[in-house]
Amino acid sequence: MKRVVVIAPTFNEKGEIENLVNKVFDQSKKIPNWELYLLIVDSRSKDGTIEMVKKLQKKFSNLHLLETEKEGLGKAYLNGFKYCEEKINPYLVIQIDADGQHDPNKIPEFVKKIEQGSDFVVGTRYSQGGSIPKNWGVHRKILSIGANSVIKFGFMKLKVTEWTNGYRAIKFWLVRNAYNYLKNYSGYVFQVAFLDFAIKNNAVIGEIPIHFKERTTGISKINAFQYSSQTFLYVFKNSSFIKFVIVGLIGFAVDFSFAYLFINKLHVAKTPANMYSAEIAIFFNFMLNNFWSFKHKKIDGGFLAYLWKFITFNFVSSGSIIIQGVGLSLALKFFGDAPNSWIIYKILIIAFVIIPYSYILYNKFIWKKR
Ligand SMILES: Nc1nc2c(ncn2[C@@H]2O[C@H](COP(=O)(O)OP(=O)(O)OP(=O)(O)O)[C@@H](O)[C@H]2O)c(=O)[nH]1
Ligand SMILES: [Mg+2]
Repeated sequence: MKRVVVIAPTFNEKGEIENLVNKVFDQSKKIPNWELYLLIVDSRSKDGTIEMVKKLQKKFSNLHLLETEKEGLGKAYLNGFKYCEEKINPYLVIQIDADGQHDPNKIPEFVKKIEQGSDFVVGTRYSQGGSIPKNWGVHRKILSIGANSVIKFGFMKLKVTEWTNGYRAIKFWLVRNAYNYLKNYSGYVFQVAFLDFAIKNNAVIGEIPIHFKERTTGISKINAFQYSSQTFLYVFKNSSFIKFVIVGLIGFAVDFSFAYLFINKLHVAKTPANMYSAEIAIFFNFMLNNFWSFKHKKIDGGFLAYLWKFITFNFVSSGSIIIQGVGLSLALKFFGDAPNSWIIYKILIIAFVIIPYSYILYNKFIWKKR
């Protein structure tokens, strides 16, 4: 029988722990093809959580306890994964909060989704059928919805509706592969980093809607400032989309600088000078995108592979020039030619047409999913 370990990190969760343990083991009969374990990873709770778990261990032989230092949620999970590898050897792990906000009755649904072929299943609060507590204060709503939106648009993964919730099921092969990467993320941002890793490694991502309940006991451990700053930084450093936009801006600067150099310093005629500078910018963009923005999908193969992709890249870039020309003339015709209005039109065309056009085509034809 395949083994599934539910991992619940705890820091002072005495109020809910007994309930959690009972409810998790209640699920065992609903997933008869699986051998169910529960691992509590505690970071030196002082409220009696540990004593309660030890008491419950007498009743449940598959209840494990790992005591670790207080080094953040991500670190607690990593220690839990290592423990699973060494002591249990599971096929699947399920992450769950121990404060009663995640309903263990959902465990069979997670397992089913895995059985249907997903590698990484996220319990989502932000799709139909899911919810956040109605009585959450405005600041908490902004923090959660804001963080999820920044990540979703930052990574341009519009189909993924939830990045931060910690109720998840993950096949253990993915945990093994991700371990070294995740070592760098000891706080709550670990959850974002793990899903990002899974997507970049072509894991099949599934979602199931969940209701995130209000905490009724104990206190929140989340530090809003640390959490949001780490999340923004993570997205900024790891988003291909943001890097692609930055490369576009650099390309703009390269184009202008070389045009200036050729025309004003080297006295080349304006038309060929602009063609040379545009091609230099295209080459810069191609290289920067390959070795920076899309480095996890870097072009494979030798010179010929690069040459072919570079020719394709030139085609896509020529498409941008044509779109800009046609778009601008249409805008001038339909919305008028007020002084400097072309600047607004140009910015809008770049933001809403050129950026999506190039990003989609680059992903489809040049830096394809492996
Ligand atoms: N072992 C361990 N567990 C932690 C640590 N930080 C948080 N936890 C646990 O991780 C789970 C999620 O933490 P919460 O503070 O509830 O975070 P949250 O659910 O996003 O925030 P609230 O909605 O305010 O509760 C809870 O079971 C905590 O006890 C830690 O440093 N070590
Ligand atoms: Mg909580």
